[in-house]
Amino acid sequence: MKILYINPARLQSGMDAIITGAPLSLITIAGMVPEHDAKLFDFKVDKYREKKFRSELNRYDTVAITSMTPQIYSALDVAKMAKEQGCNTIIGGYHPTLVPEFVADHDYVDFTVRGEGEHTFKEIIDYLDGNKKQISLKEIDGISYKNKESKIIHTSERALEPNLDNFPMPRRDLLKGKLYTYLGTTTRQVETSRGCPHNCKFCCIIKMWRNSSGGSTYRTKSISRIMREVYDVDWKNDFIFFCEDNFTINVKRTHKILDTLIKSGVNSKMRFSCQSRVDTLYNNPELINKLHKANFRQVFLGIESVHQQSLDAMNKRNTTPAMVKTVVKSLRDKGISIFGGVIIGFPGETKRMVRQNIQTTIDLDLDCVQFTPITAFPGTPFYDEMKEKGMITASNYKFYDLFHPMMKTEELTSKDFLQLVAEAYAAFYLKGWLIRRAKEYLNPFGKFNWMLGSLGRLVKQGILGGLGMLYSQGITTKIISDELKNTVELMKDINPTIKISTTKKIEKPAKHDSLTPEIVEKIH
Ligand code: B12
Ligand code: SF4
Repeated sequence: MKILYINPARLQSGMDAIITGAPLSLITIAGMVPEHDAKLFDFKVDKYREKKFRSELNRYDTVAITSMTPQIYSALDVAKMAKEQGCNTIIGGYHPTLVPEFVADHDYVDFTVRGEGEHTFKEIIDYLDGNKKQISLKEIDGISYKNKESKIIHTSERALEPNLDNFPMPRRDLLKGKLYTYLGTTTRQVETSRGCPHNCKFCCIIKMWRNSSGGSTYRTKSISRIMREVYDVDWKNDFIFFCEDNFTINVKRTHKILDTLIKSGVNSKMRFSCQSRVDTLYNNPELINKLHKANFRQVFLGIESVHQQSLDAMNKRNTTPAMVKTVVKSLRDKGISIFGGVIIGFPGETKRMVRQNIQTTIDLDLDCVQFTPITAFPGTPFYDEMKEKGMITASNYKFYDLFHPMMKTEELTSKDFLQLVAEAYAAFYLKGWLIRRAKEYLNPFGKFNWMLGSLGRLVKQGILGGLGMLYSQGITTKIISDELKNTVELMKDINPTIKISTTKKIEKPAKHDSLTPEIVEKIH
């Protein structure tokens, strides 16, 4: 059988406009059916021309599409096209897992896959490829489909594979020739664990990797399996990104992985990046030293908010803004660049509080920041709660892209969210950020000299991609409010232990433009 694996369209807004990541989901499920012909088409990096794409579809029996929530319409468009060309269509990933009815309701989607994909995908392909085991669709766990009477059938939940080492290696050959970049550097992903032992109410990870009673799970790969995957990556790339949400959940295990990377000498040939948590790094400062020794040079941190009330409500009680400041300094002192995630407008935050959050982030001088309007993904208890309170404002999933607002709060309207996110990006990126970064990265004797080789791409992506995206969304320094410009007044009631700069001169309040009506219209 010929299978075409498809990663649907990229988003043109927010950080996704400048960061591309390989679809590990697709190459992972492809590993389960190596006997079938396979090709990967990634809308993020491959050139798309509808006519050519349609004729390409003609050559395949089956298409396997992955989809996060904001990509779902593009995923459905692709499925429709594929069905018109006579292919079987399978869609899996986050959105199909969170809202299977929505996806399965489309006649051109043959199989909607919920949860862990490997075993389910193999069973579907075996079924389509002659069904030698003579099973009925109802016997394939983890799928939703329409029966002959057009009724949506959800089969039983798919049990999670207890040992992740049992899965075959991802089909990295399918990525050959594709360029994926992260802040100017080229990257490949390696997954070392699945799930998370915590249970934050707004998180959709739990629903993806839940156990049979619906609870959260955390499974890890063995060190030898992780090393096999590290050696399997194309080392022409600058970085290996350990892509799970929190690489450092289990500190002892993290030390073991780092020790192995150091002992094997891999760290002298390859750089690494991961996502971690402020509290873990604060409580385990030796981990920062070892990350540095193992050649980790990029870390993603959820900074979220400078307001303790928000951190507490987010279930980040163990993190304080003072810890954030310490950890950011420790990492940057070692030449480890930080990509921070900041949430705009967590329920309870007023406009002033959001602007204090933006100003604190600017003062932290992180390498890169994603400002995310608080987002409730369907299928999470947070979404249900916000829906019940009448806070969900956008039913169109394309706005669930962590850039546009999809909800309001008691304190902020959707329009406020738009304005605040735009202000955040303008104030962070358009007021000297590029020059500061260039100075740091261009210094051949500085701690960030490892960026020198990637500078061309960073500038191209930063200027053409990132700044171009901001300007195309109407984001210029003109939209920065007087309140955010007047930093001394803004920051006067912020805890002094976390305050970084209060000495900036007060800029004369200027008349500022607000967001263009076209942008506001785009949302609702
Ligand atoms: C690495 C990562 C990225 C990378 C790479 C993305 C990529 N192309 O894969 C980068 C940084 C680029 C990225 C970007 C974004 N991401 Co992201 N990302 C992740 C992360 C941390 C890991 C994903 C991963 O590779 N997992 C490993 C693979 C093996 O697992 P998997 O993808 O879940 O696939 C399994 C199943 O889902 C299923 N499956 C998946 N697809 C298919 C298809 C078929 C046919 C079948 C049968 C099965 C199947 O089978 C697979 C094997 O079991 C997840 C969080 C997480 N821990 O999962 C967030 C996550 C997926 N991202 C998320 C979001 C929101 C985004 C962005 C929209 C954010 C933004 N605006 O910048 C963008 C959108 C990117 C896009 N494609 O347009 C959300 C998705 C929420 C949702 N409801 O959709 C998550 C869950 C984070 C979170 N906590 O909210 N992301
Ligand atoms: S938000 Fe982070 S810590 Fe909380 S459950 Fe999700 S992955 Fe775990």
